[in-house]
Amino acid sequence: KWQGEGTTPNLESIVIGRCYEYIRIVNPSVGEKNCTEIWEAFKKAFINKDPCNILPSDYELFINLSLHTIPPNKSLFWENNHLLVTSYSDRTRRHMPLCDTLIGSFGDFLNWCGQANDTGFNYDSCPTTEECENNAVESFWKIASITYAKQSSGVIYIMLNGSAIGGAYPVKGFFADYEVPNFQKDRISRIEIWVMDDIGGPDLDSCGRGSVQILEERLKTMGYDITCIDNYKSVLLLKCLDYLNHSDCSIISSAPSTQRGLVSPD
Ligand code: NMN
Repeated sequence: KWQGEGTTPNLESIVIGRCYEYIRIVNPSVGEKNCTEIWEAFKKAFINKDPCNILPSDYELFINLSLHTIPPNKSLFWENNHLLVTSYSDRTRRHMPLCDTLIGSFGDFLNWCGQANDTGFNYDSCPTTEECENNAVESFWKIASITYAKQSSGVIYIMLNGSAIGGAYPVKGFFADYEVPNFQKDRISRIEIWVMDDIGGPDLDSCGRGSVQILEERLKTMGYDITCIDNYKSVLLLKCLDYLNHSDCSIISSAPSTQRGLVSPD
Protein backbone atom coordinates (compact mmCIF):
# COMPACT_ATOMS: atom_id res chain seq x y z
CA LYS A 1 0.00 0.00 0.00
CA TRP A 2 2.72 2.52 0.99
CA GLN A 3 5.92 3.25 -0.90
CA GLY A 4 8.23 2.97 2.13
CA GLU A 5 9.74 -0.11 3.73
CA GLY A 6 7.61 -1.83 6.36
CA THR A 7 8.36 -2.25 10.06
CA THR A 8 11.77 -3.85 10.72
CA PRO A 9 11.15 -7.53 11.63
CA ASN A 10 11.75 -8.31 15.32
CA LEU A 11 11.50 -4.61 16.18
CA GLU A 12 10.47 -5.27 19.79
CA SER A 13 13.41 -7.60 20.50
CA ILE A 14 15.88 -5.28 18.80
CA VAL A 15 14.72 -2.19 20.64
CA ILE A 16 14.36 -3.72 24.11
CA GLY A 17 17.76 -5.39 23.64
CA ARG A 18 19.36 -2.12 22.55
CA CYS A 19 17.77 -0.34 25.50
CA TYR A 20 19.17 -2.75 28.11
CA GLU A 21 22.52 -2.83 26.35
CA TYR A 22 22.56 0.98 26.50
CA ILE A 23 21.74 1.32 30.20
CA ARG A 24 23.82 -1.67 31.37
CA ILE A 25 26.90 -1.55 29.12
CA VAL A 26 27.17 1.49 26.84
CA ASN A 27 26.19 4.23 29.28
CA PRO A 28 25.34 2.96 32.79
CA SER A 29 25.53 6.55 34.07
CA VAL A 30 21.93 7.05 32.84
CA GLY A 31 20.80 5.06 35.87
CA GLU A 32 17.92 2.64 36.21
CA LYS A 33 15.31 2.64 33.42
CA ASN A 34 12.44 0.27 32.72
CA CYS A 35 12.99 -0.67 29.08
CA THR A 36 9.68 -2.55 28.76
CA GLU A 37 7.80 0.50 30.01
CA ILE A 38 9.73 2.75 27.57
CA TRP A 39 8.92 0.34 24.72
CA GLU A 40 5.19 0.49 25.63
CA ALA A 41 5.31 4.31 25.57
CA PHE A 42 7.11 4.22 22.19
CA LYS A 43 4.49 1.85 20.74
CA LYS A 44 1.59 3.90 22.11
CA ALA A 45 2.65 6.85 19.94
CA PHE A 46 1.67 5.13 16.68
CA ILE A 47 -0.11 1.79 17.21
CA ASN A 48 -3.80 1.61 16.28
CA LYS A 49 -3.64 5.02 14.58
CA ASP A 50 -3.77 6.44 11.07
CA PRO A 51 -0.06 6.10 10.03
CA CYS A 52 -0.22 9.57 8.43
CA ASN A 53 -1.45 11.29 11.56
CA ILE A 54 1.35 10.75 14.07
CA LEU A 55 2.69 13.92 15.66
CA PRO A 56 5.99 14.53 17.48
CA SER A 57 3.97 15.20 20.64
CA ASP A 58 2.63 11.62 20.51
CA TYR A 59 6.12 10.53 21.64
CA GLU A 60 6.15 12.82 24.70
CA LEU A 61 5.78 10.08 27.32
CA PHE A 62 8.41 7.99 25.53
CA ILE A 63 10.81 10.98 25.57
CA ASN A 64 10.20 11.73 29.24
CA LEU A 65 10.87 8.12 30.24
CA SER A 66 14.05 7.74 28.19
CA LEU A 67 15.64 11.16 28.78
CA HIS A 68 19.14 11.35 30.29
CA THR A 69 21.83 14.04 30.35
CA ILE A 70 24.19 14.68 27.43
CA PRO A 71 27.65 15.55 28.83
CA PRO A 72 28.95 19.01 27.82
CA ASN A 73 31.26 19.10 24.73
CA LYS A 74 30.03 15.66 23.61
CA SER A 75 27.24 16.65 21.21
CA LEU A 76 27.85 15.90 17.55
CA PHE A 77 25.36 17.09 14.93
CA TRP A 78 25.66 16.06 11.30
CA GLU A 79 24.20 15.86 7.80
CA ASN A 80 25.01 13.19 5.18
CA ASN A 81 27.50 11.41 7.42
CA HIS A 82 25.48 8.81 9.36
CA LEU A 83 27.91 5.88 9.12
CA LEU A 84 30.99 8.05 9.63
CA VAL A 85 29.43 9.60 12.74
CA THR A 86 28.55 6.15 14.05
CA SER A 87 32.19 4.99 13.82
CA TYR A 88 33.77 8.27 14.92
CA SER A 89 31.61 8.68 18.03
CA ASP A 90 32.52 5.11 19.11
CA ARG A 91 29.34 4.48 21.10
CA THR A 92 29.68 7.59 23.33
CA ARG A 93 33.40 7.07 23.99
CA ARG A 94 34.49 9.99 21.79
CA HIS A 95 31.20 11.83 21.19
CA MET A 96 27.52 11.36 21.95
CA PRO A 97 25.53 12.04 18.77
CA LEU A 98 21.76 11.52 18.90
CA CYS A 99 22.12 7.89 17.74
CA ASP A 100 24.30 7.24 20.83
CA THR A 101 21.62 8.42 23.28
CA LEU A 102 18.95 6.13 24.71
CA ILE A 103 16.27 7.96 22.69
CA GLY A 104 18.24 7.59 19.46
CA SER A 105 18.94 3.91 20.01
CA PHE A 106 15.19 3.25 19.80
CA GLY A 107 15.15 4.36 16.18
CA ASP A 108 18.61 4.21 14.65
CA PHE A 109 18.55 2.31 11.31
CA LEU A 110 15.04 1.00 12.09
CA ASN A 111 11.64 1.48 10.50
CA TRP A 112 8.17 1.22 11.99
CA CYS A 113 4.48 2.06 11.57
CA GLY A 114 1.06 0.82 12.58
CA GLN A 115 -2.37 1.14 11.03
CA ALA A 116 -5.82 2.43 12.00
CA ASN A 117 -8.12 -0.10 13.75
CA ASP A 118 -5.33 -2.63 14.13
CA THR A 119 -3.16 -3.22 17.19
CA GLY A 120 -0.22 -4.65 15.23
CA PHE A 121 2.68 -3.29 13.20
CA ASN A 122 2.60 -2.97 9.43
CA TYR A 123 5.48 -5.17 8.29
CA ASP A 124 4.62 -4.79 4.60
CA SER A 125 4.98 -1.06 4.02
CA CYS A 126 5.09 2.31 5.77
CA PRO A 127 4.43 5.82 4.40
CA THR A 128 7.43 7.79 3.12
CA THR A 129 7.83 11.48 4.01
CA GLU A 130 6.72 12.33 0.47
CA GLU A 131 3.48 10.40 1.02
CA CYS A 132 2.84 12.11 4.35
CA GLU A 133 5.11 14.08 6.64
CA ASN A 134 3.26 13.14 9.83
CA ASN A 135 4.38 9.52 9.76
CA ALA A 136 5.65 7.59 12.78
CA VAL A 137 9.37 7.65 11.89
CA GLU A 138 9.55 11.30 10.77
CA SER A 139 7.71 12.55 13.87
CA PHE A 140 9.94 10.42 16.10
CA TRP A 141 13.14 11.99 14.68
CA LYS A 142 11.63 15.47 14.89
CA ILE A 143 11.03 15.28 18.63
CA ALA A 144 14.26 13.33 19.17
CA SER A 145 16.26 16.04 17.33
CA ILE A 146 14.50 18.89 19.18
CA THR A 147 15.14 17.24 22.56
CA TYR A 148 18.79 16.50 21.74
CA ALA A 149 19.49 20.08 20.56
CA LYS A 150 17.88 21.56 23.68
CA GLN A 151 20.05 19.40 25.94
CA SER A 152 23.36 20.03 24.17
CA SER A 153 25.91 22.26 25.92
CA GLY A 154 29.54 23.41 25.93
CA VAL A 155 31.33 23.08 22.59
CA ILE A 156 28.95 21.91 19.86
CA TYR A 157 30.43 19.91 16.97
CA ILE A 158 28.85 19.63 13.52
CA MET A 159 30.08 17.17 10.88
CA LEU A 160 29.11 17.99 7.29
CA ASN A 161 29.90 16.30 3.99
CA GLY A 162 31.63 18.63 1.51
CA SER A 163 30.96 16.21 -1.36
CA ALA A 164 27.19 15.94 -0.81
CA ILE A 165 25.17 16.63 -3.95
CA GLY A 166 22.41 18.65 -2.26
CA GLY A 167 25.00 20.76 -0.39
CA ALA A 168 26.89 20.10 2.85
CA TYR A 169 24.19 22.01 4.77
CA PRO A 170 20.79 21.20 3.31
CA VAL A 171 18.49 24.12 4.09
CA LYS A 172 15.73 21.58 4.71
CA GLY A 173 16.60 18.71 7.03
CA PHE A 174 16.46 17.70 10.66
CA PHE A 175 19.60 19.67 11.46
CA ALA A 176 18.51 22.96 9.88
CA ASP A 177 14.84 22.75 10.85
CA TYR A 178 14.73 21.07 14.27
CA GLU A 179 18.21 21.25 15.79
CA VAL A 180 19.71 24.69 15.04
CA PRO A 181 16.54 26.56 16.20
CA ASN A 182 16.61 24.66 19.50
CA PHE A 183 20.23 25.36 20.50
CA GLN A 184 20.34 26.92 23.98
CA LYS A 185 22.47 30.04 23.54
CA ASP A 186 23.37 30.50 27.21
CA ARG A 187 24.66 26.93 27.57
CA ILE A 188 26.79 26.83 24.42
CA SER A 189 30.40 28.13 24.59
CA ARG A 190 31.26 27.84 20.88
CA ILE A 191 30.47 25.85 17.73
CA GLU A 192 32.97 23.91 15.61
CA ILE A 193 32.06 22.80 12.08
CA TRP A 194 33.97 20.06 10.26
CA VAL A 195 33.49 19.77 6.50
CA MET A 196 34.64 16.33 5.40
CA ASP A 197 35.06 15.59 1.67
CA ASP A 198 34.73 12.04 0.37
CA ILE A 199 38.11 10.44 -0.37
CA GLY A 200 38.58 10.98 -4.11
CA GLY A 201 35.22 12.78 -4.15
CA PRO A 202 34.46 16.32 -5.37
CA ASP A 203 35.11 19.30 -3.09
CA LEU A 204 31.69 20.90 -3.61
CA ASP A 205 31.36 22.81 -0.34
CA SER A 206 33.95 23.99 2.15
CA CYS A 207 34.35 26.47 5.00
CA GLY A 208 33.29 29.96 3.96
CA ARG A 209 31.81 28.71 0.69
CA GLY A 210 28.42 27.55 -0.63
CA SER A 211 25.97 26.12 1.83
CA VAL A 212 28.59 25.97 4.62
CA GLN A 213 28.84 29.75 4.42
CA ILE A 214 25.05 29.95 4.78
CA LEU A 215 25.26 27.89 7.98
CA GLU A 216 28.21 29.91 9.32
CA GLU A 217 26.28 33.13 8.75
CA ARG A 218 23.12 31.76 10.31
CA LEU A 219 25.00 30.72 13.46
CA LYS A 220 26.93 34.01 13.63
CA THR A 221 23.67 35.94 13.39
CA MET A 222 22.41 33.87 16.31
CA GLY A 223 25.44 35.17 18.25
CA TYR A 224 27.66 32.09 18.28
CA ASP A 225 31.43 31.93 18.18
CA ILE A 226 32.17 29.71 15.15
CA THR A 227 35.24 27.78 13.97
CA CYS A 228 35.10 25.90 10.67
CA ILE A 229 37.67 23.26 9.72
CA ASP A 230 37.99 21.62 6.28
CA ASN A 231 38.81 17.91 6.43
CA TYR A 232 39.45 17.85 10.18
CA LYS A 233 42.48 15.57 10.69
CA SER A 234 41.10 13.27 13.34
CA VAL A 235 38.06 12.32 11.22
CA LEU A 236 40.17 12.27 8.05
CA LEU A 237 42.44 9.64 9.60
CA LEU A 238 39.39 7.45 10.19
CA LYS A 239 38.15 7.96 6.61
CA CYS A 240 41.64 7.12 5.31
CA LEU A 241 41.75 3.69 6.97
CA ASP A 242 40.43 2.22 3.73
CA TYR A 243 42.45 4.47 1.35
CA LEU A 244 46.00 4.30 2.67
CA ASN A 245 47.66 5.12 -0.66
CA HIS A 246 45.17 7.67 -1.98
CA SER A 247 46.58 11.17 -2.57
CA ASP A 248 43.78 12.64 -0.39
CA CYS A 249 45.32 10.58 2.42
CA SER A 250 48.91 11.87 2.14
CA ILE A 251 48.36 12.80 5.79
CA ILE A 252 49.18 9.12 6.42
CA SER A 253 51.74 8.19 3.76
CA SER A 254 53.88 11.28 4.40
CA ALA A 255 54.28 10.32 8.05
CA PRO A 256 57.51 8.48 8.91
CA SER A 257 56.48 4.84 8.82
CA THR A 258 58.39 1.77 9.97
CA GLN A 259 56.08 -0.32 7.76
CA ARG A 260 57.24 1.51 4.65
CA GLY A 261 60.80 1.07 5.79
CA LEU A 262 60.22 -2.67 5.94
CA VAL A 263 58.73 -2.87 2.45
CA SER A 264 61.38 -0.78 0.70
CA PRO A 265 64.40 -0.08 2.90
CA ASP A 266 66.24 3.07 1.81
O1 NMN B 1 18.43 12.85 8.47
P1 NMN B 1 19.18 14.15 8.45
O2 NMN B 1 18.35 15.30 7.95
O3 NMN B 1 20.51 14.02 7.75
O4 NMN B 1 19.45 14.50 9.99
C1 NMN B 1 20.65 14.46 10.63
C2 NMN B 1 20.56 15.30 11.89
O5 NMN B 1 19.33 15.09 12.57
C3 NMN B 1 21.65 14.94 12.89
O6 NMN B 1 22.22 16.14 13.42
C4 NMN B 1 20.95 14.11 13.96
O7 NMN B 1 21.16 14.61 15.26
C5 NMN B 1 19.46 14.17 13.62
N1 NMN B 1 18.89 12.86 13.16
C6 NMN B 1 19.50 11.69 13.47
C7 NMN B 1 19.02 10.48 13.03
C8 NMN B 1 19.75 9.21 13.41
O8 NMN B 1 20.61 9.24 14.27
N2 NMN B 1 19.45 8.06 12.83
C9 NMN B 1 17.88 10.46 12.24
C10 NMN B 1 17.26 11.67 11.92
C11 NMN B 1 17.77 12.86 12.40
